[in-house]
Amino acid sequence: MKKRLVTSALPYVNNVPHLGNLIQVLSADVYARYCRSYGYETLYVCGTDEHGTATETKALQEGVTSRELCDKFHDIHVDIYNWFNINFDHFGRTSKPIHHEIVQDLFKKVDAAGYITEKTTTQLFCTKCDKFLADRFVKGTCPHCDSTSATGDQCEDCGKLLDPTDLIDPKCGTCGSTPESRDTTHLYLNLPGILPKLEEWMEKASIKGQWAKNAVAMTKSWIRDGLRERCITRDLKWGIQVPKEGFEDKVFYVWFDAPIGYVSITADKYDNWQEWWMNPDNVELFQFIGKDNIPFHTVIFPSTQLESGENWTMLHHMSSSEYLNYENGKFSKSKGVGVFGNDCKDTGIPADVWRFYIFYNRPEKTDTQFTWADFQEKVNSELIGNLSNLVNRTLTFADKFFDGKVPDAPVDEEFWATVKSREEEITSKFEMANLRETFKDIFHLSSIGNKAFQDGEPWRTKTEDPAAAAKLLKNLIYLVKDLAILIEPFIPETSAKILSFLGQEKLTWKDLGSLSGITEINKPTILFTKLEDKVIEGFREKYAGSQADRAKKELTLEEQFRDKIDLRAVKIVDVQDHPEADKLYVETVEVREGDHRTIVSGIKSYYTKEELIGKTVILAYNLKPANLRGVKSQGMLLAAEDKDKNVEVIFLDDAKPGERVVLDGENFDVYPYPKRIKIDTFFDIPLKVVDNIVMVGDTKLVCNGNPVLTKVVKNGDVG
Ligand code: B3M
Ligand code: ZN
Repeated sequence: MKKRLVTSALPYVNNVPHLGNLIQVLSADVYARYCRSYGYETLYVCGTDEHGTATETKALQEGVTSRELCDKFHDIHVDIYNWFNINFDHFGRTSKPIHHEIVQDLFKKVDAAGYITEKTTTQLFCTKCDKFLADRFVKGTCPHCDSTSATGDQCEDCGKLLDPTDLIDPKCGTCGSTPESRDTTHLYLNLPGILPKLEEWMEKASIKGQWAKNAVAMTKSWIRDGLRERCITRDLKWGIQVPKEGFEDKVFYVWFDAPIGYVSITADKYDNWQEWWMNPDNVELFQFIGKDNIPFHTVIFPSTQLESGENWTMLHHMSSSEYLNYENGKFSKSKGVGVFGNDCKDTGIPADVWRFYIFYNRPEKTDTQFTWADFQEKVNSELIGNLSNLVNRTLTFADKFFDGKVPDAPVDEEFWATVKSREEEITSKFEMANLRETFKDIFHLSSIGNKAFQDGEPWRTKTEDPAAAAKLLKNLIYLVKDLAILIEPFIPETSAKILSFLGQEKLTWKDLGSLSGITEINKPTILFTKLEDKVIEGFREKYAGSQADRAKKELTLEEQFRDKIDLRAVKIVDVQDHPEADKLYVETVEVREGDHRTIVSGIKSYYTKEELIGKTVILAYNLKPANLRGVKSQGMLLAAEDKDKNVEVIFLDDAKPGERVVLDGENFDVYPYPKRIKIDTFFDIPLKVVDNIVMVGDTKLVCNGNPVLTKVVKNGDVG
C-alpha cells in the first residue's frame, strides 16, 4: 500500500475564510480521515499562503506591517479550522524561513537546468515610495471615457481593460505622486521548453489518478493553446528574495512560491519530508483545491518540478471542486457577504451539522448553493430524520426492552449481504474521493436500517415473536456501529458519540461488517436538535441580506463612505435655466482641466447665476447619470439644509478642481475608487452639518487638508 499525501489549497492569509473557502480544507480532512481509518500511512498538510500584493495592500489599509497582518490572520484561520475539527498533521505558514529556503533551492535547480530566462519591460516607478507600481496601484484618467476613476488595470467607469502606461496623468496609488517609466528586468519560467514532458506526464497521471473532469478539461485547454513563459518575479518587498545576482530587490511571484508551500510545510514539521516528497514510487499525492486554482496545480507547479530534474512526488489525484454560492449571489470576502467561519461558531449550531451540509451539498460536478432553507431541510430530514433517528430508535429500544444488552441472536445473512456490498461500493467511491456520492450512499445505508426497523415492527414482535425482535435489534445495533465508522471522516464528533453509546472507542475500516465485540448499550442521548423555523429565519436575516444590507450592518458610516462615495471639488463654469423646469439650473462644472460635466440642481430659488459661476463646489462624482426633466445630470452638487429650510450650497474656498473630499485623518489613496452608485445608495450614508462642520459619522470631511465648512446652516443635513 502506497503512502498517501493529502493537501488542501493554502488559504490566502488576508481574510476570514467563508463556507465556500472551507470546502477544500474540509474535503481534504474527510479524505485524510478516511485514509487513516482504512490503514494507509497518511499525511495531511496545509497552511496559510502569506505573500503577495493582497497582503501588502491589506496591511497598508490596516496600518500594520505585513508580518503583523499575517500573524493576526494566521491565528484566525487556525481557530476556525480547530473549531471545525480539521485534523491536519501540520498547518504551517509560507512566511517561515524553511519555506524561503526550499523555494530558493528549487529555483536554483530550475535555473541551473536552463529553464529560467530574463526579460526587460517598462513599468511605472514611484520615486517617493521607492517602488515599482503593480497595475492596480496606479490611478489616473481613462483614455477612453475621460473618467478620473481608472486604475492601471481597468477603468471603473467604462470597464475597459487598461495598461498602466495607457493612463492619462498617472499617479501612485499609495502616495499620489507622479510615477516615472523605468526599465525593469524580470525572470520567466520557460514553460514551452518543458511542454512535451509535461504533456506526457499529464496524459498518464490524469487517467491513473482519475482527475476531476474540470481539471482534465482545463489542463488540456492550457496545453492545447501552447504554454507561454510565465513571469515569476515581482517588485515587492514582502515575499521571498530571489537568489540571483541583479535580482536582490525582487521577490518571487506568490503563485511561484505557494505550491512549494506544501513541501516546506511538511519539512517544517518532519525531518523525513523527502520520504513524502521525493518518493514517487511509494507515495500518492491527493490534492484538494477550488476550480480557479487548477492550472497552478496541474501545469505550472508540475512543470517546475519536472524542470528541476529531481525525483519529485507529483500530483496523483486532483479533486477540484466547483463553487459554493450563497443565497442570492456569491460569497464575498471583501464585502462580507455570506456565512464565514467565525459566523458558523456564533450560530451555536455544532461543527458536525455544518460539516454534514457541506458534504451533502458539496459542489463536486456543478456549482451548488448554500441556502438557509435547504440547510434546514436537509439537516432535519436526513441528518436527524434518517441517521439520528435510526441510532436513537435502535439504541433506545435495546436500552428499554433488552435491558441495555445486545441480544444473543443469529446474524441476518441476507441483510448483511446487502450491507457489505454497499460498504464495498462506498469504499471504492471513497478511494477516488467522490465525497458527495459516498456521503449520500452512507445515508442510503442508514435508510435501509430504518426500513428494516419499520418493517420488522419490533414494538409488536417483542411480545408476539421475541426471537424475531432480538434478531432485528442485534443486526441493527451492528449496522449502527458500521455507520459510526463510515461517517467518522465526515462528522467525527457524531461518530465518537455513537461509538460511546456502544461502549466502543476507536473503531476503523477493518471493523466494518464484524458482528461481535459489542455487549452493552449505554442509554443514548440526543444527537442533534432540530433546526426550527424561527431560528433559521433569524440567521437568514442576519447573514443573508442583500450585499448592501449586510455591509450596512457591519460597517461604520465612515467605512461605508470610504467604500461607496467619491466626492470631488469641481468648479462651476456655466449656469443656465433648465428649459423644462422653473426651479432647476443646468450647470456645467469643470472636473479637471478640459473635462466638463453637466449637472442639474434645484437651487434656482436660492442663488442667482452670478453667485454660482466661478465657485468651487462639491460634486457627488460617482453617481450613475440621471435624467432630470429631459436633461442628463452627471452627478449632484452638495448643499446643506437646516430645519428652518435654509439652503446653502457648500463652497470650497481652497480647493482645485478634481481634488477629493475625504475623511479627516485617512489616506484615501490606498483604497480603490468607489464604483458608480445609485442616488439611493448615496442617501443611505448620511452626511451632516454639526456646528458648521460637514461630517460623516463622527469624522470631519476635508479637502486638501482643510475642513469642509458651512456659513449659514449651523446644523442640518447634506444632500
Ligand atoms: N492561496 C488561492 C486561494 O486561497 C491560493 C491557493 C494557493 S495553493 C498553493 O484560493
Ligand atoms: Zn508613491
